[in-house]
Order: sequence, then C-alpha cells, then structure tokens
Amino acid sequence: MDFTVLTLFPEMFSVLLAGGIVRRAIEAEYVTVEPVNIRDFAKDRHRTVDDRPYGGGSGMLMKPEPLAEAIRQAGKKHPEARKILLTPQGRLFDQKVAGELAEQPSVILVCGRYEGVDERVREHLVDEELSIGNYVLTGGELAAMVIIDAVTRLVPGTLGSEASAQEDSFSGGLLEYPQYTRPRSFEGVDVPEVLVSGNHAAIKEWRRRASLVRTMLKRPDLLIDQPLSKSDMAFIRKLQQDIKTIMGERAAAP
Ligand code: 4F9
Repeated sequence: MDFTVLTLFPEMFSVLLAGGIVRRAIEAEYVTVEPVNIRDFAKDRHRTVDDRPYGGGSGMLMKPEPLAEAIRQAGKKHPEARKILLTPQGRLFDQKVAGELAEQPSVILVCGRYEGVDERVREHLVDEELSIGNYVLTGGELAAMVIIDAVTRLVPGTLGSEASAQEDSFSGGLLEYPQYTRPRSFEGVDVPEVLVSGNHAAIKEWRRRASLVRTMLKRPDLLIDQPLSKSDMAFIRKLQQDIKTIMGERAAAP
C-alpha cells in the first residue's frame, strides 16, 4: 500500500516515519509513505502557493496550479491511487473507512493549509473528501497522519498478530472488554476472579458480556446495526429485567 502525501510541510511527517508501527511497516515493505512538497510545483520566482480569494474576505487560499501539478504527477506515478482531500467538509473517517482504504493499492492524501483550497481542486482533481472529526485544524497534515496510522495497522502482515487488530475496540463493532496485567491487587483493586480462574469458556463469556455492558453504557450508538447472538440478547434482556426490578424497588422505597 503506497501513501503519497501532498503538503506544504513535508517535515511534519518525520515524527510518523521515525518510529512505531508505521516505521516498521515501511521497513518490512508493507507500505510506503512519500511526503511531497507542493511548493516544488510552483512555477514563479517566489514559489507562490497561495493567493487572495475572489470577492474579498480575510485569509488566503491555496492556488490551484501547484496543487493540480502535484496531484497530476503523483497520479502518473500511482495510476490506481484514490485521491483524497483532507477537510472538515468530508465524509467522517472511521474504522470502516480505514478498512476500505487498507484494500486500496495506493492513496494520495492532499493536505490543505490557509483558509482552504480553490474550489476547482475539490470539485475536479480529487475523488473524495475525508474529515477526521468535527473541528478545524491548521491544515490537513495531522488528519493525513491519523489516516496513515489507522490504515497501516490494517494492512495484512503489519501488526505482529493479525488477531490483535481484530480484537481492538471498534473492529468487532463493540468496545473492548477491560484488561488487566500484574499485580493481581493494585491500590486495593483486585483483578476480576474469573480472569485468573483458568476457565477459558468462562473468560470468553465474561469478556463478551463486559464488551456489551461497556458499549451500552459508554457508546450505545455503536449497538445500532450490531449483530447480536441469542446469548447476547438473553444477557441484555436479563440486564433490562434487573434494572426494572431495581428501579421498581427504588420507586417503592419511602
Ligand atoms: C481535515 C479537519 C480533516 C478535520 C483541514 C483544516 C481537517 C482540516 N479533518 N482542518 N484543514
């Protein structure tokens, strides 16, 4: 999987390339990450990349020609690439989108700066717009790094174990169950007994139920469209019944 990042600040990506899973994935040749300086495609003596908006207003825009040339050259090198503009106006990036991108042979990430890019870039030179959340950044670079990180760990082979990507929060659609390591008692709080029982079936059931409870309490939105087994449903119905009983007792209390 090849990432090409078009940016005015290629040096920002040195942190991403310096270590961690992305660095290891590059070394093992599962992915490539190539930051390309958009300014290298400016033609004038001052290497201008921005200009004032027609119609007036504060701030500057990225002018279309250097961006167009950078996108064109990256597209020549990677003809299959999906061209993505990072902007708060885009479709919201989530684990599902990360999975889609991990199946692409190549992605070109276009990072805007200033007050944005000329509308014709958005309309005609990219395939889609992605947002990593409902906030405004100073540019698309941090969004590009978030996407590269989340997608890289889904490229087959990149994580030490394939299982661990699958088991993470969101991958199964539910939040991750609570995890513990030594010591068995920490600041007066003990590890749940079942986890030290050695009973693998009981541990599996406890974890599934813990995931369900957590998701119901913290992120009930994630349960929509979530496939639930008969055993999951029985557990949830029992919980609802217990809550009703408790609430009933409370209402009856003096
Ligand atoms: C990009 C914000 C993606 C959120 C790009 C300013 C951005 C962004 N997700 N903000 N330029």
